[in-house]
Amino acid sequence: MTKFEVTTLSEYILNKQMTIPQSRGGFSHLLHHVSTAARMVNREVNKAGLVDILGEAGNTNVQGEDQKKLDVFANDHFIDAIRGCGEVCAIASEENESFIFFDDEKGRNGKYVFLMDPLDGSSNIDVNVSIGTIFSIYRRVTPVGEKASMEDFLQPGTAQLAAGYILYGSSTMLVYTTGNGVNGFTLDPSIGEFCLSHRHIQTPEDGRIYSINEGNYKKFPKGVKKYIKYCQERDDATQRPYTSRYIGSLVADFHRNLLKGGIFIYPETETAPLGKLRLLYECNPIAFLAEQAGGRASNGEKRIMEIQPTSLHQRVPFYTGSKNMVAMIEDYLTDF
Ligand code: AHM
Ligand code: MG
Repeated sequence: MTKFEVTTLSEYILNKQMTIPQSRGGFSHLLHHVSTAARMVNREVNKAGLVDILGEAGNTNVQGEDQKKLDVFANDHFIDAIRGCGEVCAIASEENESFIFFDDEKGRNGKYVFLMDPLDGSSNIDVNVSIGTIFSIYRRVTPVGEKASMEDFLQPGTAQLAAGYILYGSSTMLVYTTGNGVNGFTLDPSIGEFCLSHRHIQTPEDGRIYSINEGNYKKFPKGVKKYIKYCQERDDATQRPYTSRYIGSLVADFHRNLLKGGIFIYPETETAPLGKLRLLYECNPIAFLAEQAGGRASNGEKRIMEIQPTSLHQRVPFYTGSKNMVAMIEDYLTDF
């Protein structure tokens, strides 16, 4: 490749598709639509401070939290883009109580279901701090041509065909996996294209960053408290104390740790016995990426992706990142 050659996401998707004999291109088509929606949301995120799009939209989502205007925008745009591509029979979003079935001929014939957290880290919108979109794609289990049903969504994470996130940060990135490693694409705003910038991302097996909301310390399980103490102790051999970094946007916290090595923790607490994060919209897609990059993701006891979901908005304790760090905290948790 010469110095000026770039691989755009579109080209990358097309090249991958051409390696699959008999491919009709439906899946590639869907990924193109994800990228289009991402660019539209990115445009709004970038100008959020200039127009009246910050702040509450006046609705509350199914978790009882205030929805921001940008949440609504991102949700609507992703739903429209995914509906428009005609490859998906139904979509489930963190912002909607039930899944949305695309009840037309195209929708009924769609082979895939799409799950998303359209704008994660929403408490950071107002303050110009990184936020993200998280998505996950499964093959439907109900017959093509019929109405989608809940069982299409309640599949374990191991059944994911693809997962990824868009990070609206100091630059905008789309990072995704289809089960053959993880690749990252950075948006070049001057040409409006995501360009391959992080090929085959591998996360370090050990890291020096721990990311957790320590404000909740008193409510953490004993094993988590002990692990935090371990991170803070001085030990030259293991380069401790580790660094504490917490943005409060899962995508941004995970992305940093993915590249640098580290652990992200959102544990169960006394008042939230299942933690905060959602299995289907947040943890499964991030777990798929973590594992594909050589990392690990667990609920403290078992692999996140092997959990059988029982409801759309199910929450789960979440421990993810460098595999040796996650393995260590799992040991600490079982000690108590
Ligand atoms: P959201 O989907 O309502 O934005 O909530 C999810 C976010 C994650 O991005 C982040 O890791 C976590 O909530 C932060 O929660 P807390 O403020 O409790 O630390
Ligand atoms: Mg979220």
